[in-house]
Amino acid sequence: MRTTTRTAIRTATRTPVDPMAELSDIKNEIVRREIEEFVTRPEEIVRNVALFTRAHERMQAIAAGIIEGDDELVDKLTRDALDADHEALEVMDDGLIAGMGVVGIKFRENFIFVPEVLACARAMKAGMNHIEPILSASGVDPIAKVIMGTVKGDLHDIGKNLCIMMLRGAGFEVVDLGVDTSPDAFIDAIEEHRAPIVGMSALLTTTMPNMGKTIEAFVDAGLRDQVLVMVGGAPVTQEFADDMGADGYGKDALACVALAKKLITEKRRNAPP
Ligand code: B12
Repeated sequence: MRTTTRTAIRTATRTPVDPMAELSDIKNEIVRREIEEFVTRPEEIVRNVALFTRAHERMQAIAAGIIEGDDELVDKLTRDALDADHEALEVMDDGLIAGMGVVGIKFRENFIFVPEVLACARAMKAGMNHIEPILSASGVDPIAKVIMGTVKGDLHDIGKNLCIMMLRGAGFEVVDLGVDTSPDAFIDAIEEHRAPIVGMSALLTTTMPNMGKTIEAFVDAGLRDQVLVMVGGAPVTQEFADDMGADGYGKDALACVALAKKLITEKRRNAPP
């Protein structure tokens, strides 16, 4: 049987980053060529070279499949990597997310456009389909319910879905509201499920303010004291989270789980006897 999130986290081993690593040390030709051709900011070159020289060759190949938007290849390579006993977290971080990082840079610099990114997202989902049952398998009584959604106007769901997998794997029961979630939909879900935690995701600077508007809607509905609000997504920062009155910010799926645990522990500790 494959490991659950907890054992995956405990046993995941990482080759230390080599500060002297060079582009030519990246074994996968596609990844090497993509970085050489499309990554131009010095700090991003350093980060990607460090990441991919450390990553196992199988992970580099998965990342290359993501970058090329080849869902069938990513499907196969992810399954093969898990069958070869690579940890789900290693596949997620060093393969899938690492590949999507390069896609993001190419998109930002206008080397590729929405149709290509959609193909990459499809490839990402093909890989996530294999890690989902592993990361989501907790086998313990639910710690608490969490409502998760991408805010109004925003269709990005890859990061939110990774957070959901990890939350489920850590023992949370998650109600997924999907993308483009209106404040009313969040409110209906809070009332229906009586969940103590709500998580919001936003990937666009134009939709980030909708997190604050959703929190205001919770206040207007008299629900703000009943829920703990956590926020995340690439453009979101701790400062932004504080400004809009969220209870916490997490930079990635692991941080999301740690935050949910911290919030629920504090809430239970402070609850009247
Ligand atoms: C894939 C993608 C798409 C796909 C989305 C597919 C899908 N099903 O999600 C498609 C092609 C549909 C798309 C569309 C668009 N996109 Co887009 N997209 C991306 C891309 C390349 C990757 C996003 C991603 O999946 N990253 C990988 C995941 C794993 O990371 P993540 O989402 O950040 O999530 C992690 C953390 O942030 C955190 N997290 C996430 N949510 C939460 C929630 C909580 C509670 C917590 C604690 C943590 C947490 O944990 C996650 C896991 O580690 C980014 C580039 C980038 N650098 O982010 C652009 C990007 C976000 N897109 C961008 C743009 C402009 C668009 C479009 C407007 C393009 C257009 N002209 O139509 C549209 C908008 C559509 C809409 N209304 O939403 C811009 C946004 C710029 C900005 N400043 O706002 C970006 C940054 C690209 C760029 N130009 O640099 N996009």
